[in-house]
Amino acid sequence: MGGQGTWTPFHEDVFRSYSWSSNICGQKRWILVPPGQNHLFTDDQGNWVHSLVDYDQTRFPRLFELKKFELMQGPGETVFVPSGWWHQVQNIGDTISINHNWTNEFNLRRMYDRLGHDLQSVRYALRDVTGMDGFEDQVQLVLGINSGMDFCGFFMFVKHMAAVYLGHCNADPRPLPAADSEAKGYKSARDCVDGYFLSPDSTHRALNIIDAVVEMLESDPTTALISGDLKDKVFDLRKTIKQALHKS
Ligand SMILES: O=C(O)CCC(=O)C(=O)O
Ligand SMILES: [Fe+2]
Repeated sequence: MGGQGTWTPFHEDVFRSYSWSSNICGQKRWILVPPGQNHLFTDDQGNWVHSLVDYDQTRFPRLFELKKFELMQGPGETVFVPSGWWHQVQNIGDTISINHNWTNEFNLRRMYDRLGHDLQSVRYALRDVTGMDGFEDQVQLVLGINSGMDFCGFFMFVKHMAAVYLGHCNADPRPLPAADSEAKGYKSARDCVDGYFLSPDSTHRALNIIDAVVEMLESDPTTALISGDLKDKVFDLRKTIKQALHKS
């Protein structure tokens, strides 16, 4: 809910998730910026611009080069925000909207890159105490607080995502009631497990994508530096995914 004139500053959604936003009443003016242009809206201290319509040109001298889209969203209209697209939103009139964020295998790599970027910022901020005992664990602690997720949290997230697809690999396809499956347009019960449209091919593809990200986590030097058994857990997950891929 937002009153006339209120606005949401320029940002990228949490964990580089996707979002949709449906307007119940009022209008919203959206400015959407495709990825790959961070250098244009980041100042020399690493801070990004707060507003694209009112900013200090000396801090952001190249902001005018930004490629962006502007649109008006009316009542009953839904806007989809792709992963990694920065945006700023202004309410025109009193506004009520409902939105939802989500991730899947297709933006997992983006999410991991974002975590890596945040990690570097935390390391930089704590650079004066780099040599202290337990430095890497402190970095993880601050990362978790700042970004809402540390490396162990990211691993748990990936493991959960993998478990969904591993479950689909192992599931016996249960037939839906005929009328229901016809209405939903599924070709066969094998295509539909727990209501998701998932062919064996798409499960396979998802697990391959997830495995590629888990491989990055495995070879990331940070994974070995953190205390605890993250490295072993990552190794075990890769083994499980590989076994499932070979079987299916
Ligand atoms: O409606 C707003 O003010 C912000 C919406 C937004 O940022 C989003 O849906 O990702
Ligand atoms: Fe957003």
